[in-house]
Amino acid sequence: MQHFDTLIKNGLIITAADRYMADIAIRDGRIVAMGQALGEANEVIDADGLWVMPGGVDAHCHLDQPLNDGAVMADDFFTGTRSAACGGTTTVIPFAAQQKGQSLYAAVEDYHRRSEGKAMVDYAFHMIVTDPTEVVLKEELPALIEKGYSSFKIYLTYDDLKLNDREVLEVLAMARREGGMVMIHAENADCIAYITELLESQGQTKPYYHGVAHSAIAEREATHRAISLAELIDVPLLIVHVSGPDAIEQIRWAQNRGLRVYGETCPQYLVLTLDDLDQAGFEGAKYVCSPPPRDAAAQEAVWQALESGVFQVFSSDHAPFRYDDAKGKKLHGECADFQHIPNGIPGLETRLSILFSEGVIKQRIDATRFVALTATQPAKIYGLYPRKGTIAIGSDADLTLWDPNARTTIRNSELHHAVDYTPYEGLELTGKPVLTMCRGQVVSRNGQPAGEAGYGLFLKCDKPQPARPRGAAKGF
Ligand code: DUC
Ligand code: ZN
Ligand code: ZN
Repeated sequence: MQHFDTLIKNGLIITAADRYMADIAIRDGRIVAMGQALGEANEVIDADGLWVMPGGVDAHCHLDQPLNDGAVMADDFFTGTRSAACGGTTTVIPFAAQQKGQSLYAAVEDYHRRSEGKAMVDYAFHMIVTDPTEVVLKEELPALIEKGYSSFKIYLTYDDLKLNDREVLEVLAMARREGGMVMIHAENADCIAYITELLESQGQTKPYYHGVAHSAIAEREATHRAISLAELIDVPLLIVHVSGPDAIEQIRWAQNRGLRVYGETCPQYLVLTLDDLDQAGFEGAKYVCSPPPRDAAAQEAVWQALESGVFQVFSSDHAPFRYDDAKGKKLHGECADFQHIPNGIPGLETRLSILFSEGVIKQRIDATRFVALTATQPAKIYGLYPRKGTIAIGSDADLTLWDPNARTTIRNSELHHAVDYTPYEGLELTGKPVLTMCRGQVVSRNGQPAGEAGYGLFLKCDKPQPARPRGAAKGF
């Protein structure tokens, strides 16, 4: 009779493709058998009545990322991954950000120092490229892509981050040559600056006006431009944190043309609206993120795009700033003009439960698509599949057991990040991750941490297949 470390029995297994009843046998952190009457184990977990899904892959979150303006992220690799584990996520991919003038090697080394010995779940790095010098494009990025840092983000907005179109073209051409996956923050910087100045001159400075300044048209224009630049170079591109129908239309248009354009959206675009920014005093700052949440019609468009496959990835975009903190949302005081409020909201721990409850339980998407969006497709798009993102023999035993009937209410006091609020306070949910396992070790039980800092491993990402260009080399 075979002997295993762990057996998970009687659960309903759900992958991106299938749902079926089977037991899962785990040895040395990997899945080694699936079926019935597999043998004995040191530990048997009874998953009767539970759904067994791949652990979540949160492919867009910010942890301990150095910033230029004096703001400090509340979560480091310990609190961030602890929170991820409690929410059912077993792999996170935050960003090693290059400061202008900095070598990318230095940015990656610095980020390793920040993460070393801290993570409770596994992690990989994307890079953020803000200074695409010749050395960066010809030496550093090709070498880093080869070494397992195969994806990076570029920006079309923010003064300290943005690239001009020429720089974007150079970066895209490098990605095509080297097989890297490019993510892009698509908002038109000049449109935002223009509206911001007008609003300021009229005294319209409250957090709500962040949403007005970051117009959906500015997002649409930048999305279309990014797609056109990628088409010119013939390289795949992933548009991150898409907020509504204007940008979705551009992505669908590109996909209908056969372009390898991928889309990501996030919980804030499903359950928040611009009204959340419109609160008494400075409270609206808790919801300031870019692009901003829009309106009910936009939420509906985002649901349709999740359902129909326009989006491949559902991430948190966890960008953790404390509210009542002079290094957080109140960096410039309690009455700061909207453009001085640090951008971003927390969501690592609530990402999966929100999509499970609002999507699967309310029957807007089915459970297999939930798995595809939250685990399998991010793992494929960023070169971690099939080690991560699925339940299969040979894959890491990264599993989340869900009680589909458990009812909870989101309360910040019960979350495990280091942020002093959640934008989802009071949201009632059905469905709860009751056990999270990373490489065969339980890292969370009943929403409480059960793992250790330093257990999480750094993962090298392969060059992703979805990053391959469509055609032969261009004639220029
Ligand atoms: N972009 C992100 O990706 N995250 C937080 C804020 C932003 O603008
Ligand atoms: Zn962004
Ligand atoms: Zn982000």
